Amino acid sequence: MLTLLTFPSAFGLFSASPFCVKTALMLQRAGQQWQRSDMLDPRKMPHQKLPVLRTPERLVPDSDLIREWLEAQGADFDSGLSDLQKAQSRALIRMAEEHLYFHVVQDRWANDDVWPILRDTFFTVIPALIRKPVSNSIRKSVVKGLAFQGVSRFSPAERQDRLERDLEAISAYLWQSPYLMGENPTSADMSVGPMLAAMRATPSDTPLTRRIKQDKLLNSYIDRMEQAIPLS
Ligand SMILES: N[C@@H](CCC(=O)N[C@@H](CS)C(=O)NCC(=O)O)C(=O)O
Repeated sequence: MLTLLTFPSAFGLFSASPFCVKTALMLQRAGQQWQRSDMLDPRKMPHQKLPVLRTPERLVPDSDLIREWLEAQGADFDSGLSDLQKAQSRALIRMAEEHLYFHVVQDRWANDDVWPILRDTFFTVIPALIRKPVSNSIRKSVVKGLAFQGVSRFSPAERQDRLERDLEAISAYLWQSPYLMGENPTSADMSVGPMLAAMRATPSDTPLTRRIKQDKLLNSYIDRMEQAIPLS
Protein backbone atom coordinates (compact mmCIF):
# COMPACT_ATOMS: atom_id res chain seq x y z
CA MET A 1 0.00 0.00 0.00
CA LEU A 2 1.10 3.59 -0.64
CA THR A 3 1.96 5.71 2.38
CA LEU A 4 1.59 9.47 2.44
CA LEU A 5 4.14 11.00 4.78
CA THR A 6 2.35 14.11 5.94
CA PHE A 7 2.27 16.80 8.57
CA PRO A 8 -0.47 15.98 11.10
CA SER A 9 -3.98 17.25 11.06
CA ALA A 10 -4.40 20.76 12.51
CA PHE A 11 -6.95 23.57 12.69
CA GLY A 12 -9.71 21.17 11.57
CA LEU A 13 -7.84 20.30 8.35
CA PHE A 14 -6.50 16.93 7.18
CA SER A 15 -3.05 18.50 7.54
CA ALA A 16 -1.60 21.86 8.49
CA SER A 17 0.17 21.75 5.11
CA PRO A 18 -1.94 22.59 2.04
CA PHE A 19 0.53 20.58 -0.06
CA CYS A 20 -0.16 17.49 2.06
CA VAL A 21 -3.92 18.06 1.69
CA LYS A 22 -3.50 18.46 -2.08
CA THR A 23 -1.63 15.15 -2.25
CA ALA A 24 -4.23 13.34 -0.14
CA LEU A 25 -6.93 14.66 -2.52
CA MET A 26 -4.98 13.41 -5.54
CA LEU A 27 -4.51 9.97 -3.96
CA GLN A 28 -8.24 9.74 -3.25
CA ARG A 29 -9.13 10.94 -6.70
CA ALA A 30 -6.72 8.49 -8.31
CA GLY A 31 -8.53 5.67 -6.47
CA GLN A 32 -5.30 4.47 -4.85
CA GLN A 33 -5.16 2.42 -1.67
CA TRP A 34 -3.17 4.58 0.72
CA GLN A 35 -2.58 5.34 4.34
CA ARG A 36 -1.20 8.35 6.15
CA SER A 37 1.86 8.42 8.34
CA ASP A 38 2.26 11.61 10.34
CA MET A 39 5.61 13.24 10.73
CA LEU A 40 6.72 16.53 12.28
CA ASP A 41 10.34 16.69 11.21
CA PRO A 42 11.00 16.29 7.46
CA ARG A 43 14.77 16.82 7.64
CA LYS A 44 15.53 13.24 6.57
CA MET A 45 13.21 13.45 3.56
CA PRO A 46 14.63 13.87 0.02
CA HIS A 47 13.74 17.59 -0.19
CA GLN A 48 13.56 18.14 3.60
CA LYS A 49 9.90 18.93 3.01
CA LEU A 50 6.54 17.17 3.11
CA PRO A 51 4.52 15.67 1.50
CA VAL A 52 6.42 12.57 0.45
CA LEU A 53 4.82 9.45 -1.02
CA ARG A 54 6.30 6.10 -0.06
CA THR A 55 5.74 3.74 -3.00
CA PRO A 56 6.92 0.12 -3.19
CA GLU A 57 10.03 1.30 -5.07
CA ARG A 58 11.04 4.65 -3.57
CA LEU A 59 10.20 7.86 -1.76
CA VAL A 60 8.62 10.42 -4.09
CA PRO A 61 8.99 14.00 -2.73
CA ASP A 62 7.00 17.10 -3.78
CA SER A 63 3.28 17.20 -4.55
CA ASP A 64 3.92 17.94 -8.22
CA LEU A 65 6.29 14.98 -8.61
CA ILE A 66 3.77 12.82 -6.75
CA ARG A 67 1.18 14.00 -9.27
CA GLU A 68 3.46 12.89 -12.10
CA TRP A 69 3.98 9.53 -10.40
CA LEU A 70 0.21 9.03 -10.05
CA GLU A 71 -0.32 10.04 -13.68
CA ALA A 72 2.29 7.49 -14.74
CA GLN A 73 0.11 4.89 -12.94
CA GLY A 74 -2.88 6.00 -15.05
CA ALA A 75 -4.47 8.83 -13.05
CA ASP A 76 -5.97 11.68 -15.09
CA PHE A 77 -6.89 14.64 -12.92
CA ASP A 78 -7.79 16.87 -15.87
CA SER A 79 -9.90 14.50 -17.90
CA GLY A 80 -11.88 16.27 -20.62
CA LEU A 81 -10.08 19.62 -20.32
CA SER A 82 -8.89 21.47 -23.43
CA ASP A 83 -5.22 22.42 -23.86
CA LEU A 84 -6.14 26.00 -22.96
CA GLN A 85 -7.90 24.90 -19.77
CA LYS A 86 -4.89 22.79 -18.86
CA ALA A 87 -2.66 25.83 -19.36
CA GLN A 88 -4.96 27.99 -17.20
CA SER A 89 -4.98 25.26 -14.62
CA ARG A 90 -1.18 25.20 -14.51
CA ALA A 91 -1.11 28.98 -13.99
CA LEU A 92 -3.68 28.80 -11.16
CA ILE A 93 -1.68 26.06 -9.45
CA ARG A 94 1.50 28.13 -9.62
CA MET A 95 -0.36 31.18 -8.31
CA ALA A 96 -1.66 29.22 -5.33
CA GLU A 97 1.55 27.39 -4.53
CA GLU A 98 4.17 30.01 -5.32
CA HIS A 99 2.32 33.12 -4.16
CA LEU A 100 -0.74 32.52 -2.00
CA TYR A 101 1.12 29.91 0.03
CA PHE A 102 3.62 32.48 1.31
CA HIS A 103 0.78 34.64 2.61
CA VAL A 104 -0.43 31.64 4.60
CA VAL A 105 3.07 31.18 6.02
CA GLN A 106 3.30 34.90 6.80
CA ASP A 107 -0.10 34.83 8.50
CA ARG A 108 0.81 31.83 10.62
CA TRP A 109 4.50 32.26 11.47
CA ALA A 110 5.07 36.03 11.51
CA ASN A 111 2.00 36.94 13.53
CA ASP A 112 2.61 37.24 17.30
CA ASP A 113 -1.03 36.38 18.06
CA VAL A 114 -0.93 33.14 16.07
CA TRP A 115 2.56 32.06 17.09
CA PRO A 116 1.77 30.69 20.61
CA ILE A 117 -1.05 28.57 19.11
CA LEU A 118 1.22 27.35 16.34
CA ARG A 119 3.98 26.51 18.79
CA ASP A 120 1.62 24.46 20.94
CA THR A 121 0.21 22.70 17.86
CA PHE A 122 3.39 21.84 15.98
CA PHE A 123 6.02 21.45 18.64
CA THR A 124 4.41 19.38 21.37
CA VAL A 125 6.83 16.50 20.78
CA ILE A 126 9.74 18.71 21.83
CA PRO A 127 10.32 18.41 25.61
CA ALA A 128 8.69 21.35 27.40
CA LEU A 129 12.00 22.57 28.82
CA ILE A 130 13.58 23.24 25.43
CA ARG A 131 10.39 23.80 23.41
CA LYS A 132 10.58 27.58 23.49
CA PRO A 133 14.21 28.02 22.32
CA VAL A 134 13.95 25.27 19.68
CA SER A 135 10.63 26.49 18.27
CA ASN A 136 11.80 30.12 18.38
CA SER A 137 14.85 29.26 16.32
CA ILE A 138 12.70 27.39 13.74
CA ARG A 139 10.38 30.40 13.64
CA LYS A 140 13.33 32.71 13.06
CA SER A 141 14.47 30.69 10.04
CA VAL A 142 10.92 30.61 8.57
CA VAL A 143 10.59 34.37 8.99
CA LYS A 144 14.01 34.83 7.35
CA GLY A 145 12.74 32.69 4.45
CA LEU A 146 9.73 35.01 4.07
CA ALA A 147 12.04 38.02 3.78
CA PHE A 148 14.15 36.18 1.21
CA GLN A 149 11.05 35.22 -0.77
CA GLY A 150 9.89 38.83 -0.47
CA VAL A 151 6.34 38.59 0.84
CA SER A 152 7.18 40.08 4.24
CA ARG A 153 8.75 43.17 2.65
CA PHE A 154 5.33 44.50 1.64
CA SER A 155 3.28 46.64 4.01
CA PRO A 156 0.08 45.00 5.32
CA ALA A 157 -1.94 47.13 2.84
CA GLU A 158 0.28 46.16 -0.09
CA ARG A 159 0.08 42.50 0.91
CA GLN A 160 -3.69 42.67 1.08
CA ASP A 161 -3.81 44.28 -2.36
CA ARG A 162 -1.65 41.54 -3.90
CA LEU A 163 -3.89 38.91 -2.33
CA GLU A 164 -7.02 40.65 -3.46
CA ARG A 165 -5.96 40.48 -7.11
CA ASP A 166 -5.36 36.74 -6.89
CA LEU A 167 -8.60 36.10 -5.03
CA GLU A 168 -10.47 38.09 -7.66
CA ALA A 169 -8.86 35.99 -10.39
CA ILE A 170 -9.95 32.79 -8.65
CA SER A 171 -13.43 34.21 -8.09
CA ALA A 172 -13.75 35.06 -11.79
CA TYR A 173 -13.58 31.33 -12.51
CA LEU A 174 -15.94 30.42 -9.68
CA TRP A 175 -18.64 32.82 -10.90
CA GLN A 176 -18.77 30.64 -14.03
CA SER A 177 -18.89 27.14 -12.55
CA PRO A 178 -18.81 25.25 -9.22
CA TYR A 179 -15.18 24.22 -9.73
CA LEU A 180 -12.37 26.15 -11.39
CA MET A 181 -12.50 24.28 -14.68
CA GLY A 182 -16.16 23.33 -14.78
CA GLU A 183 -18.61 20.96 -13.19
CA ASN A 184 -16.07 18.64 -11.55
CA PRO A 185 -12.94 19.07 -9.42
CA THR A 186 -9.69 18.92 -11.39
CA SER A 187 -6.02 19.39 -10.53
CA ALA A 188 -6.38 23.18 -10.12
CA ASP A 189 -9.03 22.67 -7.43
CA MET A 190 -6.78 20.24 -5.57
CA SER A 191 -4.19 23.03 -5.17
CA VAL A 192 -6.37 26.11 -4.87
CA GLY A 193 -9.06 24.55 -2.61
CA PRO A 194 -6.63 23.48 0.16
CA MET A 195 -4.74 26.79 -0.08
CA LEU A 196 -7.94 28.79 0.52
CA ALA A 197 -8.94 26.36 3.27
CA ALA A 198 -5.54 26.92 4.93
CA MET A 199 -6.07 30.69 4.73
CA ARG A 200 -9.45 30.37 6.39
CA ALA A 201 -8.24 27.97 9.09
CA THR A 202 -5.43 30.06 10.59
CA PRO A 203 -6.44 30.04 14.28
CA SER A 204 -6.72 33.78 14.78
CA ASP A 205 -8.66 36.72 13.45
CA THR A 206 -6.39 38.22 10.77
CA PRO A 207 -7.22 40.38 7.74
CA LEU A 208 -6.71 37.26 5.61
CA THR A 209 -8.94 34.91 7.61
CA ARG A 210 -11.55 37.66 7.74
CA ARG A 211 -11.29 38.26 4.00
CA ILE A 212 -11.96 34.61 3.22
CA LYS A 213 -14.62 34.03 5.88
CA GLN A 214 -16.64 37.01 4.65
CA ASP A 215 -16.59 35.87 1.03
CA LYS A 216 -19.63 33.69 0.28
CA LEU A 217 -18.32 32.48 -3.06
CA LEU A 218 -14.93 31.38 -1.75
CA ASN A 219 -16.35 29.90 1.44
CA SER A 220 -18.87 27.78 -0.35
CA TYR A 221 -16.16 26.67 -2.79
CA ILE A 222 -13.88 25.54 0.08
CA ASP A 223 -16.78 23.62 1.64
CA ARG A 224 -17.78 22.12 -1.72
CA MET A 225 -14.23 20.89 -2.32
CA GLU A 226 -14.08 19.31 1.15
CA GLN A 227 -17.34 17.50 0.47
CA ALA A 228 -16.47 16.47 -3.10
CA ILE A 229 -13.37 14.52 -2.07
CA PRO A 230 -13.76 13.60 1.60
CA LEU A 231 -10.59 12.80 3.55
CA SER A 232 -11.07 10.79 6.71
N1 LIG B 1 6.88 22.22 -3.67
C1 LIG B 1 6.55 21.44 -2.51
C2 LIG B 1 6.27 22.35 -1.32
C3 LIG B 1 6.07 21.57 -0.02
C4 LIG B 1 6.25 22.45 1.19
O1 LIG B 1 6.55 23.65 1.09
N2 LIG B 1 6.07 21.85 2.35
C5 LIG B 1 6.26 22.59 3.59
C6 LIG B 1 5.03 22.46 4.46
S1 LIG B 1 3.63 23.30 3.78
C7 LIG B 1 7.41 21.96 4.38
O2 LIG B 1 7.61 20.77 4.35
N3 LIG B 1 8.14 22.78 5.10
C8 LIG B 1 9.18 22.30 5.97
C9 LIG B 1 10.44 23.03 5.79
O3 LIG B 1 10.58 23.79 4.81
O4 LIG B 1 11.32 22.81 6.63
C10 LIG B 1 5.36 20.54 -2.83
O5 LIG B 1 4.61 20.86 -3.75
O6 LIG B 1 5.22 19.50 -2.19
